[in-house]
Amino acid sequence: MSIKIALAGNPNSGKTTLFNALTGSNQFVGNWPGVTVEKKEGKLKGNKDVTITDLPGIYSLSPYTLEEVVARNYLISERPDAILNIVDGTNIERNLYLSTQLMELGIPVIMAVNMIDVLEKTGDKIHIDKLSKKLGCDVVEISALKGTGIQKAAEKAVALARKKEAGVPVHEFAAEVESAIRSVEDKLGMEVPEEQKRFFAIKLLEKDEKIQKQMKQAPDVAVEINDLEKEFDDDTESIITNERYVYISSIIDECCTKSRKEKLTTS
Ligand code: BGO
Repeated sequence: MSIKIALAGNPNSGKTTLFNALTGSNQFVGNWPGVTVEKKEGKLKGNKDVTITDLPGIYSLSPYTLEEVVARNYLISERPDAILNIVDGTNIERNLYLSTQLMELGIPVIMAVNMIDVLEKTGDKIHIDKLSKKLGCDVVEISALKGTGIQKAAEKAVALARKKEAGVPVHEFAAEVESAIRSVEDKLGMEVPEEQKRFFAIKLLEKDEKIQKQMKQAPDVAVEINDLEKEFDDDTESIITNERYVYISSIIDECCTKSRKEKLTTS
């Protein structure tokens, strides 16, 4: 059975290094349909039936850059069997912003925390087991540059893809936001598969026009938007961004420790 794995991550997270290490010379380069954004695909070394698609480097699944739109359209419409989310371990706070969104797509996600060789030098620690629990997905430490852990990451991604079981996001936003999401989810018809409902509901609450246009029958969610904006005295896009950062801060607090050396020099 052939398997599709999407490689997703921020620019400079080491995505190209990992893609090259996983696929070797087994690559095809083209453009994403209709745009001049480079599309790279390759076969996983030693696994002809596993195709890895290198998504453009992005910070978010918002509709503001061509790269973000290309990446999310691929994820929504092509539905890869798994997402291998590479994050730069030296910059984890910023990188997790995308990760929290990838987890909402209803596609199985495995996270590879990269640059572990750098972390070993600085003494900063990421507690992988805690991170895995907080995120509700498997996490593997890698150094794409040195090749450490990449085989394990690939094997886990393939196993996850074969299982076809997406994790359910374990985190909940503030109660009012969750209640608005549930209300919008209930308005989404058969057009949106169950596992994608959370992603679509959040995008509609964020007033994402591209998603509205892509839907055959986008529900009217003005009531949910108005209620939230009144409650939080802010626009819904900022409300949801804030909620993500609250979640990310709690992850950093629980899962990351800075080296003593650094603490002393920065205080
Ligand atoms: C340069 N460890 C270390 N130490 N570095 C890594 C690792 C790792 O595990 N993985 C990647 N890098 P990309 P995107 C560079 O190019 O794969 C490095 O954007 C340099 N170049 O080597 O390109 C990688 O595809 C000059 O670094 O990322 C690259 O996601 C001086 O991270 C950079 C120093 O990796 C980005 C680094 C001329």
